[in-house]
Parts: sequence; C-alpha cells; structure tokens
Amino acid sequence: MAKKFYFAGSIRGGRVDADLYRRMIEFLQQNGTVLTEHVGSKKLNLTEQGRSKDAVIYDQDTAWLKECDMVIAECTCPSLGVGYELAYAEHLGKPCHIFYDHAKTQLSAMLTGNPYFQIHPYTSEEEIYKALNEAIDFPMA
Ligand code: 6IA
Repeated sequence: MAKKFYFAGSIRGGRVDADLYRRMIEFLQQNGTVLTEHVGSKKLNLTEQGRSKDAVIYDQDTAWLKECDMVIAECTCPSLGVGYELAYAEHLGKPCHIFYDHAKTQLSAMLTGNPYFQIHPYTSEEEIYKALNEAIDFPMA
C-alpha cells in the first residue's frame, strides 16, 4: 500500500522556503501520498481567518497526523505550528524526520535534544533527497 506522508513546513511562521517545500513534496509524491500538499503551495492565503476556520484546520491536520505513516518536517524557517505537530506526532509514535539547513539556522534544543527525532542537518538540497530515500525505504509498522 502507498505510504502516507505528513509534510510539515512553516505557514504563518514565514513562507521564505515555500519553493523548497514544494520540491520536497513532489519528491515524496513519487514514493507515496502527501496528505498536506497545500504546505508547498504559493497560493496560500496567510491572512488571519478567525478561530472557527482555524479550528477546521486544526481538526483536519491532527486527523492527518493520526492517519500518516511518517512525518517529514522542514524546519529551517521556525514555525510554532511545525513544532506543535512534531510533538503531537511523537505522542502518536509516528516516525519523524526533521530537515534544516544548518548554515541558515540553529534548530531548537527541544528538537535536537530529543533522541526520538531523526534529525538531518544539510547544506545542499541533494542531501535532503538522499536522506529521504533512505528514510522512505526503511520498513514502517
Ligand atoms: O505556525 P505555522 O502556521 O507556521 O504552522 C505551519 C504548520 O501548521 C504546517 O505544517 C501545517 O501543517 C499547519 N497549518 C498551519 N496553517 C495551516 C493551514 N492554513 N492549512 C493547513 N495546515 C496549516 C492555511 C491558511 C492559514 C494561514 C489561514
């Protein structure tokens, strides 16, 4: 059965890496289904939408976190939502792979200090796809 990936990347935290998210999502789509394809979209409306719309987003995203086989997070651009999703996924026991460009940012000690997370610092984008290939090939429960 096709693997289901939950891709996490910054939205209100800033969209500077949106093109990279899209390329990572396209790579993952060659190997399965990405539940959160919209994270790589250029057309997201970033304006405040109110708590009721946000509640729909929260309910959908937490349902997808429960459904997915693996979480892939790109964390170069810090995002409260991505940090929350990673803690939520850890609680669910989902495999979590975290990527960040270590020439551009220092990852939070709350992630690097937690041996649960598989952390992939990179300097070039090719390193991401090599690590993703290895992560995807690993058998999942
Ligand atoms: O705190 P952030 O917004 O940077 O959190 C980003 C993370 O939260 C992403 O990995 C998404 O999975 C999730 N997320 C945040 N906003 C949305 C959203 N709304 N739709 C789906 N998932 C989201 C898009 C428009 C919104 C800014 C009004």
